[in-house]
Order: sequence, then structure tokens, then C-alpha cells
Amino acid sequence: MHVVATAGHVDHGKSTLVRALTGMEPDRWAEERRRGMTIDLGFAWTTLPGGDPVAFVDVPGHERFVPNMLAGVGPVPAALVVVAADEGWMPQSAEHLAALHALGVSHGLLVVTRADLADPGPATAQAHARLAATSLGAVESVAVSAVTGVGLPELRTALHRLVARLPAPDPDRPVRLWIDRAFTIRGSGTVVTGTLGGGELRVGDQLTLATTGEPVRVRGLHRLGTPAQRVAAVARVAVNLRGVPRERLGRGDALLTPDRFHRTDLVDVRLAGDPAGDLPATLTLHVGSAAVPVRVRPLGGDTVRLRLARPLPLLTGDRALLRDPGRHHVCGGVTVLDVAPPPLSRRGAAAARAAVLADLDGPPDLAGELRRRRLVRAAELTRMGVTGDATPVVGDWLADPAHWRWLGARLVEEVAAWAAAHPLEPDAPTEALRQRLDLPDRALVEALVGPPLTLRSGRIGTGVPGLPEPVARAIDRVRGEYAAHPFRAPEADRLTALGLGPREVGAAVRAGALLRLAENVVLLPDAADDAVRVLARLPQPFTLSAARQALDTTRRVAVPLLELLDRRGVTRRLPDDARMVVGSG
Ligand SMILES: Nc1nc2c(ncn2[C@@H]2O[C@H](COP(=O)(O)OP(=O)(O)OP(=O)(O)O)[C@@H](O)[C@H]2O)c(=O)[nH]1
Ligand SMILES: [Mg+2]
Repeated sequence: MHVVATAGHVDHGKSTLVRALTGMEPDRWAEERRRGMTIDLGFAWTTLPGGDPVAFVDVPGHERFVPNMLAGVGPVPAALVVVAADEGWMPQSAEHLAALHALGVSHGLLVVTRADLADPGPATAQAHARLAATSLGAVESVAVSAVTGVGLPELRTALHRLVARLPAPDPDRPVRLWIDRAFTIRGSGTVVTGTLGGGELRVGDQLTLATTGEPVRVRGLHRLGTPAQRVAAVARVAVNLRGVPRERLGRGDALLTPDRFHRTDLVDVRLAGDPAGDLPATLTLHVGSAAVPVRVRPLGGDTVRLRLARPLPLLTGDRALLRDPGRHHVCGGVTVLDVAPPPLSRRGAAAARAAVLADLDGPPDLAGELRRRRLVRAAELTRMGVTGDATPVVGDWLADPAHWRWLGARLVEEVAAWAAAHPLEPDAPTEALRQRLDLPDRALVEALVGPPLTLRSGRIGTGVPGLPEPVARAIDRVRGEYAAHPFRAPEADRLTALGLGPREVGAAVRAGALLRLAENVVLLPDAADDAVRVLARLPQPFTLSAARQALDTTRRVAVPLLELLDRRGVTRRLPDDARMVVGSG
């Protein structure tokens, strides 16, 4: 299916044309038929000569209803620009064309209607010149009369050629169905309609409502008035929703593939045409079927920052338009450059930001996005509309390669700085390093560890932790003094006299220079293995007293030492409290 919108001044014959092409009534409301004027969007469809179905979104031409017109054309890729032969180019001909141009619509036809009332030549020439200067460019034109039927067969074949030129939709794109109507059908519940531009919908799909973020389920689908299990883009589609009352949704909301969109109320955009300086401070942003008031902050050049009155599910590269509702003036199109821009707090930040944005052109580019964001979760980039292949550094974190190398070097510096400030505890806690490097996740710090750094029980240090000189010297004295009685633990007083207070002893234990058996009971590190060799020579099993004598030590040392050996599994304690050596430690 293809979807084409109408455009053109009030009373120029848009609805009459759609009626003549489809045999369907686009003006749905009694008030529209009474006043002979379209107020809201109308929908009708037919089959083209090639067999392709085409659906029309018929828009109102009256200047009061331009917002309705914009909601209709927003998601539609092609337009029929309608001009009456007897009236020629008129104000809303110009405003509608400006809107199509702002949205970048590049496929269309010029239809000069009411050709039975006047020579279509002058209106055709006039309109052709206007269209040529826009995104539509040089389009085919057809003169028609709905009264005599002249030109309608030619229009059908021109439509066939037009839709054949439309780009193929991407079936893998996430769904973002901008809602243009919401109503209730008795027995079915809430139904919404819209133009599906990409992806596909299936009965049973779970989707997210853009405005509230709440989940909804597809209960049924209709395509051109017929029930369907699945509807692929491009299509006009009606979606029967489960789990949401009619009052909670309306035009401007959207149905989204869950977790694939970033709802944002702050975007940086590039303006097409008008320089930023001339824009009023408040405008209305039209995108899809949504219209949201925005505050405009010029950044510099052709870039501005928009603060939206409510968040929208926007993607990098989206086209939208800015309109001044007071002056009935389409100010121009915008291309979304960044849906999650950094705050501008410092002086001069706006100009710096404009310089960054100057290099962007809308279509998202992964390497560039990583360079600017430096560190970002893959899922977050996807939600911004940036896709591509990159290998995460850890989890789903993606990093700019140059930034990652810089962080690695910074980590080595920070670890060295920590060691210098904490000589007794030279390994730095990962959390402290995370804060120093201002990283969002501790896993990133751990992922940065590589030679010369090592990760040991939640701390990061270089190689084997060294001991400060005075502590190392004191340990050497202990070694000398206790060589003859390796199992006689030095008393606390003696340690203090050697310069080994509780902090120094702690550092030596962490560095593996002392073995702690209990509070205030330390031995040299090889004592445990030596003890096993001595005990293995005793008749098995042996008592605590026999062990104490063989090791030439006191109960203060023997009890915790044997418990340590039990824990290591080299001795086993028997029910009568005797022990035996069961292996060699
Ligand atoms: N003679 C003649 N009259 C036409 C033709 N097409 C439309 N009209 C008349 O022009 C008037 C306006 O037609 P509509 O189709 O309602 O115009 P519209 O562009 O849909 O108007 P809005 O939706 O209000 O913007 C109606 O009275 C139509 O009967 C035509 O080809 N020939
Ligand atoms: Mg109409």
C-alpha cells in the first residue's frame, strides 16, 4: 500500500478529487458536509492501474485548520498539491507547500482542479514555478475536472508512476505509529489510526504509549477497512488496543516498539532556511501527528536548542517543522541533530555547542556519536536512532577508542597517586577510582585494568604491593630475632618497639609479609608450612600439648595455628580433640 496526502487552499477541490478517485467520502463529519468544508483529516482509498492500493489522507485547506493538515501530512511521504484553475495560487497553497518543503517531502504531483471553470494553463504555470523551488522540485502536473471527469484517467496513471518512485519502507525499523484519530467502537474498545511509515504491526504485539510510557497490547488490526493479522509499512492502519481507555490517548501520541525510543523534551536541531536569529522565542513544533509548544534558544549559525512543553519520542535525523501559530506562518523545517544534548551551563557553551553541531548532518553516525558522547550504553544509542556495530568495552557500554585509551592512562596515574597517599594500603578501592575518573559504572573501572595494573579483591594496584621502607626493615628484624623460634609469636610490645603498630602490621599482613593467626598473634609467612612438617613427624594422632611442645611455643600460638591448619585441611581434629596430619600444606 502507498499513502498520499492532499494539500492546497480551501475549496480548491481536494475532497471532491479524493471522492472522484475513490468513490469514498473523505468528509466524515455532518458539520463538514453541511458547511461544504473539510475541518479534520479524511481517509479514503482505491486501487491504481498497476493493482497497487493507495490510501489518501485528505486535509483541510482553511487557514484555521492548518494544525490538522500538519498532523495528516507529518508521517506521509508523498503529496498531491491541488490548485483550482479558476483561482490560482492562494495563501494556503503557499503555506501547505511551505509545510511540505519544511518536512522534506520530495514526491508529489500537481493537480489543477476545476478545469471546466477556467483554462488550467496559467494556474499550472504559476504553481509549477512555486513547486520547483521546494523539496518537491519539478513534478508532473495533471488538469482535471471532477464535474466532467476530464483528466481523471491521466491522474490515475500519474499516481501509479508516482507511487512506483517512492522509496521502499524498512520492515525492520521499530514501530512509531503517530496517532491521528482515537475513538471507541462498541464491543471492541479503543481504536487508533495512523500512517505506519516503517516496521510492522501484528495482533498480540506489545507496544508502549509515547505520552505515558504505559504498555498496551494490539487486540486487532484493520488495513483499508479489512481485518488483518499483520500490517507492514507503508500503510494506513487502525489498531484496536487492549488495556487503555480512549481518554488516555489522542492525536499526537504514538504507539512505539518498547525500549527503542528516547522520549525527550530537549533537542538540538538544524534549521533549513531561516537564520536562527529571526525566530520568535516560542513556536510550535510539528512532527508526526504531534504539535508541541517549544522555547527556542539560538546556539549559533543555523542551529537552535528546543525545549519541548512535553516529551516526544524523537530520533536523530527526524524531520519536523516550526510554525508560528499567531502569525499563521511556517517558519521552516528542522532536522533533529541530538535528542540527548548536554546542558549548557558555562559561559560560551552555546557557541561551543554550535561548533560541535556544525559537523552534523542529521543521519546518525555511530563513530561520530561515540566521539562526542565518549561513553554511552548501546541501548541508549539505539533509542536515539543511532545504530551500527561496535564492540562494547564491558556489558553494553560503548566507548570512543581514543577516550578509552586516555582513561586507561588516567587510571594508572590515579592508582599511583593513591599509593603515594596511602603507603600502607597502596591498592586503591575501585569505587574511589570510579569517582576520581568520574565514570558512571564500577564495571568500567575494572574493564580498564590491564598491565601494569592488577585487580585484587575489589582493589586496584600495580603488580605486587610493596611495603614502605621502614615497615620492610622492621619485618626483617622480626625475621632475624625469631629465626631460632619461628613459632614464638612476638608480643605486641615487642612489635611496637620495632615500629610495627596495628596499621603497619595490617599492611604487612596484606602484603603477605606476616601471617595473622588471631588478634595480636602474627608469625612469619612460612610458619604454617614449617609447622606441618614438624607435626607430621609426631606419632599420629597427637594432642594439643604434644604439638605445643614439638613447635616450641605457647597455647596462645598453638591453638589458632592448629585451627588455621584445620581450616586449610592439612590437619584434622578428631572427636577426642586429638589431631592428625592428613596432607601436606
Ligand atoms: N465545477 C467544478 N467544481 C468543483 C470541482 N472540484 C470541486 N468543485 C467544487 O468546489 C467546491 C469545493 O470543493 P471541495 O472538494 O470541498 O474543496 P476542498 O479543497 O476539499 O476544500 P477544503 O477541504 O475546505 O479545503 C465544491 O463546491 C465542489 O463541488 C471541479 O472539478 N469542477
Ligand atoms: Mg476538503
